[in-house]
Amino acid sequence: MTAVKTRITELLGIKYPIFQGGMAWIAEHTLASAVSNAGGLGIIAGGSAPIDYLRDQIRQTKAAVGDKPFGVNIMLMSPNADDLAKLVIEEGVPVVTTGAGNPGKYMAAWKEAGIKVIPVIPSVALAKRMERAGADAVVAEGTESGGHIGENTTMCLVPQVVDAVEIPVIAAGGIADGRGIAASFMLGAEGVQVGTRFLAAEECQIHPTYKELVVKAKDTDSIVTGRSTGHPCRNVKTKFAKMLANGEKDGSLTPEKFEEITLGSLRKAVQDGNLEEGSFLCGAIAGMVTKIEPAKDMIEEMFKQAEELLGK
Ligand code: TUI
Repeated sequence: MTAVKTRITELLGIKYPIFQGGMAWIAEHTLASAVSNAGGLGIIAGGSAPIDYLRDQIRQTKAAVGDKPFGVNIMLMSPNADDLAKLVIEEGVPVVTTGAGNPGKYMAAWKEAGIKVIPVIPSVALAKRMERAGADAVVAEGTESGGHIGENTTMCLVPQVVDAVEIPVIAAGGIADGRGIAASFMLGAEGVQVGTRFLAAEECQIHPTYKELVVKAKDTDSIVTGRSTGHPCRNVKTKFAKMLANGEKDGSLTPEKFEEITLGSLRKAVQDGNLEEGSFLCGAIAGMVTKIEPAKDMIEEMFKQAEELLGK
């Protein structure tokens, strides 16, 4: 079967137009290399990890994928963003995605180094700005996504971004099967980014408790916390997440106290499976993720279904 060809498969030289989200603390070399080796674009999360750790992650991924492309996500709110922006150039990383901010100040150096730059954006205005700054494509991320989110939904955001820019658009937020991929293509996207489904990949090294929460989640089991701080994040609706959201709503939890309680909570979820103090980020589509399996099987199944629906 020939896979769907788009400007994204051509730009990056990949078989399937699918990115694995660069999820902070989660997306390390085993997951990224499994996705790239399966014909998608695996992405290592920069998060707020130390530079030496990330250099090692990049080298391990390179060794595992050979000449296949992979990416690094730079979370722009991270204190290490400047150093990581240099590291991706030094290490010859082929693709950079960015999140949680405007990567404008790094664009010229990345383009000069031949890096394909694909910012994640939550609005038309930012998509246009990124196009003007020289982005090769954008990921239009709807509020259905896990983690740090904007306000607009994937269904509304993607076609508006497609209309506003000439560069290719990758849809993200709420996509976990071939129907989501086919729907994204109908909205004008030329690729998809998937995060939550890959949490259940065999190669994803999160704590077993985290995987179990995602696999057992129902349609209504995600909740947004952090609205009071200006950094809303979608999580699995654990007791801890409900306590945070309720405290924000009734005013008993100040933004300062919120920041204090959630400091380190991503690490506590991913590494320790700590249900009392961990933030288990996940998208609103978690209810549809029910099986732990290799990333390759996920990708092949999703595209088989998408291609059948799209009638090629
Ligand atoms: O970045 C994400 N998702 C994330 S980052 C993350 S780690 C984190 N840790 C602590 C606090 C917050 C996050 C977990 N999940 N997705 C991409 C994304 N980017 N979503 C929204 C945005 C965004 C928001 C504002 C991109 C640009 C932007 O620009 C504002 C500006 O500077 O103009």
